[in-house]
Amino acid sequence: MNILAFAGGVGGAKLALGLARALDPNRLAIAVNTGDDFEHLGLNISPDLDTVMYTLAGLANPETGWGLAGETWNFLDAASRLGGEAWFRLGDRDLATHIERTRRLRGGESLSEITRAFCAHLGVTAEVIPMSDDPVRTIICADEGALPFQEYFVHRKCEPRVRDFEFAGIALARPLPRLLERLAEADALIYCPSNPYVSVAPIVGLPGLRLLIESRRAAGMPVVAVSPIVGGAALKGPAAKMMIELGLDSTVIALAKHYAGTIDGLVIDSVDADSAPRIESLGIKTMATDTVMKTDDDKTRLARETLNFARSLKSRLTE
Ligand code: FO1
Repeated sequence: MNILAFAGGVGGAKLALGLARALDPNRLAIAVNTGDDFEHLGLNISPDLDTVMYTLAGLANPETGWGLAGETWNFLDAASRLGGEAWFRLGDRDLATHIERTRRLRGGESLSEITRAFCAHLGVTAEVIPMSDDPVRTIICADEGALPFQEYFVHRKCEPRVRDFEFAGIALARPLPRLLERLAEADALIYCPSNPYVSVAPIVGLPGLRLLIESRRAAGMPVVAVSPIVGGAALKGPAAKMMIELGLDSTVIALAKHYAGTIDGLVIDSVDADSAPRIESLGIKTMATDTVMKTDDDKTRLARETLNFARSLKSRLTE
């Protein structure tokens, strides 16, 4: 099967690794959210792209899921001694990625060309695609006002109360042409267990993309989401907190309502299996399994089960 996956940060990267282990590398493309990107200390930082790239390269920090394994923090310590900003933790090794990305961007290379080159150097064989080469910046509309994503997420530790989201620049952002090519070839589209509001939504919200996905669905390509919500809590990050602040329940049923009409299948955790009938009444098929990915084998098993589920939906859609 040719698979296109949409991914945000740590949770998305875990399933992406499982998919990379389960599939022939040229059959897998991962389109990554760039709404979390920002400019910091004069550098272009693409956190989700780096998380996916480091994870697929086997280089990710196992404790945080972001950044590099075996990291040291001399730069950050020295910067804070000088009164510099240290809230966004840039490790010494990770810094090389941001400096080299920034240098290449200033030299005229696109984010997608740079990502392709970095992945080749790091031995990543699946295709990692930034969702767009045009800048999109996620803004959290909080009770206290608008906050750039990393200001909300890292600096303010997701404490401000969320009301809404904006994706600055999205109206002018073109989906990456390779993303469209991979979508045209895909046998299934998989939404990784990433935050539906700030990881999947900016990708799907790129101009024209929703319509293209719908036309592929009409031609029999299933869209399968893997739930980041397990037993009423988010596996990582603020998804559950956001749902509550938006006046929703932090449940897989609320997640299914969010995706209703746009997905064909939802992979839910076994602890949520009793929600399956209500999700199916929304026209979404379900598969319940253990979705908590602790080991690499968990990631591969979940990826295989998700692929089998997608395959069963594809044959149903094309019957
Ligand atoms: N996340 C944090 O919670 N704290 C950090 O200091 C932090 C630094 C960081 C540096 C490089 C990088 O690629 C990612 C980093 N992240 C950090 C993760 C990142 O901000 C989030 O995981 C994503 O933007 C959300 O998907």
